[in-house]
Amino acid sequence: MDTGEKFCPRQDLDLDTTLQFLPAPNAKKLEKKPGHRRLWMGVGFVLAAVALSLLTGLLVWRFHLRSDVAVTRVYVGSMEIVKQRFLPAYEDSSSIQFSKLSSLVSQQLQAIYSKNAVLLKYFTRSSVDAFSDGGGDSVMAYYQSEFDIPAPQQASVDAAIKSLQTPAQSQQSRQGRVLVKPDDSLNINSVVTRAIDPRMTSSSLLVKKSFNVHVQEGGIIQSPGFPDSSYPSSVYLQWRMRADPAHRVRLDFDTLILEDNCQNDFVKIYDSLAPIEHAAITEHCGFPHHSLSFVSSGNVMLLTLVTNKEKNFPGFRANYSQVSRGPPAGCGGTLSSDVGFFSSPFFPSSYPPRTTCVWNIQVSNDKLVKLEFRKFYVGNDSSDCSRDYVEVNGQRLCGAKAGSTVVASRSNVMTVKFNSDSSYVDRGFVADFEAFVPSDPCPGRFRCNNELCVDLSLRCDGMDDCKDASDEDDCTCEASHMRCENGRCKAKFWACDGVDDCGDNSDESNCGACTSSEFRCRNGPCVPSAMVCDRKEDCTDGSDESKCEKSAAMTVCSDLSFRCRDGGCVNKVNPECDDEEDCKDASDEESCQCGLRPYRSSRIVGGQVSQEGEWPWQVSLHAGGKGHVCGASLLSHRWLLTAAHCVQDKGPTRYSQADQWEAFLGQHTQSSANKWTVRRKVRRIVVHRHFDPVTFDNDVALMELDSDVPLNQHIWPICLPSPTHHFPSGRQAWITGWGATREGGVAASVLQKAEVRIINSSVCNSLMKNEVTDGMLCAGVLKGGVDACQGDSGGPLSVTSQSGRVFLAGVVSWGDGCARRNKPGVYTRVTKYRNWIKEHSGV
Ligand code: 4AZ
Repeated sequence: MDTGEKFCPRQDLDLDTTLQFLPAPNAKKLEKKPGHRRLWMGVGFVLAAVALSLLTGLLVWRFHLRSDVAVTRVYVGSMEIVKQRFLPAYEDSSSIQFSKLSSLVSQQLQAIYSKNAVLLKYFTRSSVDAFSDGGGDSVMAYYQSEFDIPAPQQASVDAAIKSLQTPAQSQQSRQGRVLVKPDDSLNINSVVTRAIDPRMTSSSLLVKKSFNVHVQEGGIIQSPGFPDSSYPSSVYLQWRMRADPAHRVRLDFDTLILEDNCQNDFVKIYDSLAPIEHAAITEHCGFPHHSLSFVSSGNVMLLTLVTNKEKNFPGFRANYSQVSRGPPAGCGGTLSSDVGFFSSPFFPSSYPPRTTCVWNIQVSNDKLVKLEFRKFYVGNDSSDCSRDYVEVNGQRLCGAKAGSTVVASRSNVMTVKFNSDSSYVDRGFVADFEAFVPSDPCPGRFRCNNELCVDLSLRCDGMDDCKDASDEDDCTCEASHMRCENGRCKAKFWACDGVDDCGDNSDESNCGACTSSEFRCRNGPCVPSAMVCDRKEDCTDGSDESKCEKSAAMTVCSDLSFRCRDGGCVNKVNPECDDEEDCKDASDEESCQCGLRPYRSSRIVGGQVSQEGEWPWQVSLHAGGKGHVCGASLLSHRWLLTAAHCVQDKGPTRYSQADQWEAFLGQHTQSSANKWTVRRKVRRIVVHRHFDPVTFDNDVALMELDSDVPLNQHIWPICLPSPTHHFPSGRQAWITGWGATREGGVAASVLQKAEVRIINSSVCNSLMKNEVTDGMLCAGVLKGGVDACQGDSGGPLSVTSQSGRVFLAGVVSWGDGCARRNKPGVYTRVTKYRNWIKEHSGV
């Protein structure tokens, strides 16, 4: 196990003192005599053998058996030097001023360590890495100290280091008392030292580099090579960010894609210029799906990137800026209305460390206060919430809470305190408060068990509106509803749609009239469960054998079979591009340069912001000088797929003409130029001959670009499904686009994404007045709130297959408004047009 300690045997080891020298024999007896030459040679040989085995034994004992072999342990820390003005030259480690002050700091540290017998014994050296302006007349120094410690003594050195700054001392130091002052040269107000993260001292790190960044003007930090190539191996990089005094550093990531294992590659951010563990505010690896934005408590922040030898990924890009210090806007205060809301400082950015805010809510005299946390991500969940917490009327809350959490007061006042400690920040919270009359807490509304109030019309409607499902308890199911085994009522058309709507899966059992001991074939009939995976096709479509470890039968061809180029059939579900050759001619694995985010092995209403490079097949179509009009999907170097209704003439705008269009690939933000965006003119548009502008049947069109686009991390085609590709109801899918973020709203600037589910076609038809044709596919979230909307049309409905590839299941086409309850989005069913696409584009 790599403990992060560098192996470094000392020259003056204790071991030497345990060696004993034997008294020398009479020297004269050792003189060589000619007659005894052979004898002496023999004696010499024996002596040499003895010496060699002694040496070997000594080495084995020295390296393997003795536990007091010294290893170098690195501690990092910060020191506040008072009555010392900060000079710009202190940022330049080659300046004389830097050298002078750092040697004083080193002396000071030596003096501090020499006051402790344990530290004095093992201390070897200190070096200063950086200085920053501590504000007023003070300078912060950031340093490393090395100790060569025999293994059994490591714990006592750790303890001695920790005791250098006890809480009592820090109290004194805050009152201005000087801690240690050996020679009057430096006035020290506080010293904090801790063991460094062992991953940062690994002997496999080949390159260690630091960069100084002044955040005043704002700018960008990115990992080396980003976005054109992946980050380098085996590096430890530091970006030291300094804001002006009385300011904070703010860092917003727009991309972060690293290896999934944080033991190998990670970024770690500190509320300090030294990587001191107790000032670590966050650590990330992999591909976080929520936005990453951080604010420091003081005027410095350190960003570190550590990578190992294997698996390099694209890396990160982040914008830095400074914000003025002082209490963050909205951090505490008196709130004296009967309804309102407040949030943690800097929300939706993570809250800064070392922050306390207190809100005093006061409502009308005869009422009580109800507080509802809409979002709540406040540190780790622990029983005492001793680190980051929200305290409501003396009760502490911490951790991440799904759904809403409601707290009520017993009087017309409520005190809410937020506190963050020095390390590991989180996304924070948003809270709504309202006054209520105790005898009638939910006037005219339903009172949930968790004290939320919801509209009376939402009671027994099959949806969990309370978030604890209490609005769905004790219901009498109306005619259009079925009764689940757990007593809940759900709309009948939700049965057998592949989604567990009841919560006990009872709406998904006994589907298609098959009994529990039967298997339902994909084409309808039931067969006994024992016939599944028995290497014999009992369903006429072979679906009883199609999901088995290895598909035995490949002979029977049905309408649902995958057709190989040589005419053979594969009855396995979705065999194309699944990295297994199923066709004898391997044609199922041809043309598979698609659907994988090149480096990852891993508006939209109600959506969230995408990561850059997350949807490399998403295209923005601009027309007639009007900017973004529709979305499209990249199919190859040359071809896009979009909706036919996007390319219909409207008034004076001739959307049907190729020269009116420009395609933007690799685009992330509409308003600002993106470095890796590629623009292409459109050479030709092929609209489906049978597109019906009234019913939107056959809503599909191809666009040929005027020249090939280069494929890279930001521009990559999506896979086209074969005509028999199966997208089951309930399957997770993603919609992406720059469309309106609510019905009738304005377009999004940053590419949005939202998770939806494929919806059974007959369910969809009953919801959409029978307007869904065979060429359409429905997807959405039936309880509402998530959907594609105006401006998303033409864009992709992406589904990730079992093998991790993303397939184009649909093209955003139409809907009844946006994100309405029981009104799913309707998409062009791409499988239906697979052959048409091949015929017209060759893809
Ligand atoms: C549109 O106007 C549009 N809710 C696209 C999708 C949906 C509605 C409208 C689906 O482009």
